[in-house]
Amino acid sequence: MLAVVAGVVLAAPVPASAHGALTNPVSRLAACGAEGDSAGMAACVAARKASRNDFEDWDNLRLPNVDGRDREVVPDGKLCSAGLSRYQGLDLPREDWPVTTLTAGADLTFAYRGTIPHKGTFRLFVTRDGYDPTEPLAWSDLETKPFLTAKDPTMRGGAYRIKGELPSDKTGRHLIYTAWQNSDTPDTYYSCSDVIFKAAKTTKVAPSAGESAPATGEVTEAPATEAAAPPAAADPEPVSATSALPMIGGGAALIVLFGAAYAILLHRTRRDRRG
Ligand SMILES: [Cu+2]
Repeated sequence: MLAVVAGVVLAAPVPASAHGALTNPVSRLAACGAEGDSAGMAACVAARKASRNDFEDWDNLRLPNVDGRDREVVPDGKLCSAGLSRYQGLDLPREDWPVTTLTAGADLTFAYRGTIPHKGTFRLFVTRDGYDPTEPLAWSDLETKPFLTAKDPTMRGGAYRIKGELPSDKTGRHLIYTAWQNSDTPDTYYSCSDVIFKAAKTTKVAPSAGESAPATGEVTEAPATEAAAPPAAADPEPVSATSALPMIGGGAALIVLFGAAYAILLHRTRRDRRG
């Protein structure tokens, strides 16, 4: 009996047990999956129904042995499912997919949630001008070269963080297609993320914008609001407010002390929260 079980296990190509999906900007599968924020949206309901799948396995959209031949192996019109019938609802051409608004040309820390870590290379493609979400997605709809490539990025807070620059020449509705080709398994994972590029404001977005991008599938505006706080709190030494204080004896010293203690505390809390 034991031998039979062992034989079966050996005969099957040993699959990696789990995996991941792009969560910032959120992918269709991460948004519509069991742990996604948008599972109740009409597009997600339709996608699960068409796939006959509750997307409990939102982190498992992968093909073995593609080896970089994505365009040969994944059929046109089925890019978002990678041709897998249990995900075919992700290919539905519709314009009401959960969508993330991004600033063209801005720096962004992409997040790819990894439920079990793997080694590998991420390649992120963007759609060409004139992309229409109501048409089936074909390879010819994507720019030939990835706008971002990352090998073995750092995992932090349960997600790979990939710092990059968004394409600067895109406006309006687009799709970001991510392929994660593992080097420690035979698998390549695929994700479709629906985005809207808005034009950059007059000045360039600060480089640290997006640093505190959410780890889970959260549909967000361009993450500029949260980015202002962490750098100041991270370094308790040169608290700029104290240098502006006139030296008025013991009282000022106390204020400086409390300020430094508070900054350190704040730093700790943030780190804990990030895990
Ligand atoms: Cu895996």
